[in-house]
Amino acid sequence: LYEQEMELDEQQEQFGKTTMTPSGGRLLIIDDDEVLRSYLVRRLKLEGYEVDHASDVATAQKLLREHSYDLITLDLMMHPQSGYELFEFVKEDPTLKWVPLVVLSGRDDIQDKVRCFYLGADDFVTKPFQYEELSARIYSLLKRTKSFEQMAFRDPLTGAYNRRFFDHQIQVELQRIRRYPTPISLVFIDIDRFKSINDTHGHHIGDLVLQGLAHMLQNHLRATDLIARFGGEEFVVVLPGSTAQDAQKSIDCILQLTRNEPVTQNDGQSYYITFSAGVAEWSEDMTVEEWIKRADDAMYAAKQCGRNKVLQ
Ligand code: GH3
Ligand code: MG
Ligand code: MG
Ligand code: MG
Repeated sequence: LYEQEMELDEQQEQFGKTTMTPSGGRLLIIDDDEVLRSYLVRRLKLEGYEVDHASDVATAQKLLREHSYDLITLDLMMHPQSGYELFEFVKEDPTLKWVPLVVLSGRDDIQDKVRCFYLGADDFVTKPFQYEELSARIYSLLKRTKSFEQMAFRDPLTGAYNRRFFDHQIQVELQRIRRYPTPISLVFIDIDRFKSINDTHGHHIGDLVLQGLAHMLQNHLRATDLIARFGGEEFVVVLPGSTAQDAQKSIDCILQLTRNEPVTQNDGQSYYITFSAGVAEWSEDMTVEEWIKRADDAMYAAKQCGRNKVLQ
């Protein structure tokens, strides 16, 4: 298998792989065969994936706790624990159970295959395998997962995450915080006098304004910040690594921007908005509901004292 690399490189051109590669993703390769592992890591990296690897179940568990992955490949025959022991770990964790899992195993008897699928595997590739086939299967799974996530977890109007994703992801963030304590803050954002935008300019312009604010948030916050549309003209932003002061500063910068930059333009007309926001930093004793309520209360206080403000 490994000696066929040159030949496979030629095949790669033949298959036109570069035009098929999705926009990347982070993969975890779990296999005790070091040669195979480094071969896969190298090939997959060449395709633009970020790739981590583990040689045993314990190392894999550690990596899965520390990072988030878009897909896992799992060997079955490993020591001291077999790949089967990772299934339980992954499938019982609400934050991991939807990560696509490809079993990559030398065991090709029907019992193993059937057992893996019932345990929650998404695919089963038997060793020795053709790299091209594994790569295409990974591509297909990632693509399907991506469009599933788009439909299930995004708000179609603004492209921001929806409430369902927020509820899921907030648990992921909090699990991480409990293991590696760092500050994390939540901001509740509500557009000021949005109803009058709809009433004055029509619902269509209202929609463009919502899209414009979502883009503004997306463009000026960090990639690790979570932006979700909560209700009609309400957004919630979660900023991992930010204290309440940090978060207030970031959101205040965006509010300053809205004074100079139209949130959207249409037919040569520019539309400006302001918003009111409330910030709350997470503390150990809070439930998620209490955390959101604190930010919502602070937002409400901002509305009460004149709007166009970010308060803690
Ligand atoms: P305040 O400053 O107190 O927040 O005033 P407001 O007018 O923003 O608040 P209110 O909650 O009274 O109005 C929110 C409006 O948002 C009412 C609703 O018609 C509108 N809305 C909700 N969802 C959408 C949407 O998807 N598109 C558009 N265009 N309007 C929406
Ligand atoms: Mg093995
Ligand atoms: Mg509102
Ligand atoms: Mg409003």
